[in-house]
Amino acid sequence: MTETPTSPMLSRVHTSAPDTDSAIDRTIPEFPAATPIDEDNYFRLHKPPPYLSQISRDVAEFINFHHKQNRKVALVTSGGTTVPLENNTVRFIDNFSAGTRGATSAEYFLENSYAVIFLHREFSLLPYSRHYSHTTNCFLDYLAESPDGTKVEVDDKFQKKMLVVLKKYRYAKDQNLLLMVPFTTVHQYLFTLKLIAQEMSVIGYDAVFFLAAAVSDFFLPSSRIPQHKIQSKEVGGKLVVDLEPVPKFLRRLVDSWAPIAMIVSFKLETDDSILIDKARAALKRYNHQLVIGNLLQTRKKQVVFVTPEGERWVKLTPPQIKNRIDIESILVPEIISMHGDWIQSRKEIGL
Ligand code: 9Z3
Repeated sequence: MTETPTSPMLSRVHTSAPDTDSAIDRTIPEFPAATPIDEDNYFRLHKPPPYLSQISRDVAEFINFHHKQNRKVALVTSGGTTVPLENNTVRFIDNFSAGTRGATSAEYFLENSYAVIFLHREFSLLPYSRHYSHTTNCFLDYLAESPDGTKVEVDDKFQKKMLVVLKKYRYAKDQNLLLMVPFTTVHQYLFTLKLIAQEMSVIGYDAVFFLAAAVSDFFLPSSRIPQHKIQSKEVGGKLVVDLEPVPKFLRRLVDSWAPIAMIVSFKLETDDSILIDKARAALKRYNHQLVIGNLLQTRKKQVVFVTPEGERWVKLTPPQIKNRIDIESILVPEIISMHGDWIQSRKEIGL
């Protein structure tokens, strides 16, 4: 009998199958509008995902392991959250994010001696395997038949690059540096983020939050999600979707779940005339350390760092674009340097 390899790099939980036990529960009160004080209602009025205790154990073990070795830990969030319209989910609202920013950034944190908790949309891009993913190419294109036609080999053209990626991947895996934690829905994302943030409080300012996931702004409260596929005759042939605003979780993260960690959030816009104002407003509203603004259209080539001191663009040069340099290879080391300053400043005030 062949044994299935077990790998700590693969998560033991799966998030794409909905929890069908929670049919419409009319006893759950309607979720109130998301004022700052009411944000915690979300966690009170919604049922946590059933697998959360498994994640809690994995995260606690991972953090303790790295805490003992004085290693800094980055929580990298990645990919888009979904908003299911049915419990047995046939339809859901999604967004464009492929998880490139998160998967790529995780690699650069690992390269700079951080351990990484990778909170990602299940089946979106992953660190290392992203280079050979179904979303970018067909992995079979990297393979060739051996000269005698009996084996599969990596095509000569790709040997050099694949060996580099393989070595980094193996190192991260062997040293237990990367913990994969999946989500699919915005609900799973919020519960898991809160849990991980609280577990990470053990390491205080040695934690950095890098929030690159594209999180839905609107959702359907569980009190209004039907159990089964919506039938067109039930809705008079017209589906009108009435969504509630997602609570502004970032405020809770900064104020209460991870008050001494360094927090970096991303602001996504499509209209360049409002990007910096919106990023600045987010920084003011949540009072954290850095907002990175990016436009959907140019996000792979340029981003803007917005801090209380001012704003600064990071742009790839034409040769860098030609040589396919990842913008994350520039922005992650900058964040790491800011994290060093952040730790110093916390120590100086005795935290
Ligand atoms: C981002 O802005 C990310 O950089 C992208 C990366 C999602 C654009 P890809 O995954 O794209 O590489 O294809 N993430 C944050 C988006 C977001 O939802 N931000 C919230 C907001 O804009 C604040 S947390 O209000």
